[in-house]
Amino acid sequence: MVNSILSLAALALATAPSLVAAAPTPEPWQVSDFPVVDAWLQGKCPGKYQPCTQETVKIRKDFDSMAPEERKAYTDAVKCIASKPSQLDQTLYPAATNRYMDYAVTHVNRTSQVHLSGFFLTWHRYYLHLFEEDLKNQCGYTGAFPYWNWPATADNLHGSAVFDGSAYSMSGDGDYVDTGPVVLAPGFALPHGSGGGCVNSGPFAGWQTTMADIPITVLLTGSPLPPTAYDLNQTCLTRDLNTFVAQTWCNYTALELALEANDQAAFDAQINGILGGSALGLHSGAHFIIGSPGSSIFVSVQDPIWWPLHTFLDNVYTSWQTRHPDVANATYGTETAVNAPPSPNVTLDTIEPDWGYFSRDQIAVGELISTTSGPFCYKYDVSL
Ligand SMILES: [Cu+2]
Repeated sequence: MVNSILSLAALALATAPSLVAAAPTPEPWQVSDFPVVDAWLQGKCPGKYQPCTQETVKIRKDFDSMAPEERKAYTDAVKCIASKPSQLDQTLYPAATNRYMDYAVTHVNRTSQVHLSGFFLTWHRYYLHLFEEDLKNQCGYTGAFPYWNWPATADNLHGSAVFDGSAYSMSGDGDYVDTGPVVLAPGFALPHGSGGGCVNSGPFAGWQTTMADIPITVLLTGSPLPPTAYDLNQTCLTRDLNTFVAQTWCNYTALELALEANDQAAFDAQINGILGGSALGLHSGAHFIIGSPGSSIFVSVQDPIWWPLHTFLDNVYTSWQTRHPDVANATYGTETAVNAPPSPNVTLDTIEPDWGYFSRDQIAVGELISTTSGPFCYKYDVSL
């Protein structure tokens, strides 16, 4: 029956060549996603970007849902990036020991502009994209760019595919070292997690980090980086998985509160928490699930879990945009972290700080608003 319908269709096509000619130019996704973003892009930079279509769109996946060999292909590619030489000036950046650490150094260099500022979500979205492109161009990786689903793993960090420590994980916890509570502010301390020492399991066993932490006060006071920021401080990658943090700040209720935020200011507060308060936000919480150096706003990129952590944040952002299409292109914040020193509000026209040598293109914030227009062409397997 199906065959005969197909043959009839083939016959119809064969006898109506004009229909064949009119056939499928795929509909660009962006037309249906955020028309307001597309209209802005058309006015700002007509023809700059290829349309994103159903044929070209890439799907980012939950790490947990990927087959073991798919997960290993991803971690192999990350290790491949770390096997490539640094392209940075070694006299200025001794900590840049390889191409992976170039990403970490670049992030430190931009930290005071692209966190707790109006650039945060879009700058990181493009930074993720650059790394994903690098995995492909440098290391031939064509699989999905995975995310770590925080609430789905909160009750079982050590048993999750992400952290179970197997060859198909993102490596597990650090060895147990009791370093006491994690003091974040006077009167606000987190209980110590279940690790604290070197990561000795999974693909990143033996992974070396090269930068010491930088106090967050540098960011909050608008101070320059300490002159020692890029000194070489080679040590093992450490983790301190923290179930208390995961269950308290990265649960489904916290996620839903963020997704239901009515505007960018409220969304920002749910993501980052209230600084100086006694609670973490969803995103800051995720960093403190991992422990140092993953908990550092400056040097966290050194832990490879940083990328799946941030693709999930990007999924939260994307899902929030989808739930609130009328304000999907809103911006919130200034050009400096916590507006120190004071700076103008970021708008759609504001040019993003660059991404070091990975991209020195002049890109406006408005070009990075939709994952299916501008330079992007991806979606998430699940909208939250
Ligand atoms: Cu960051």
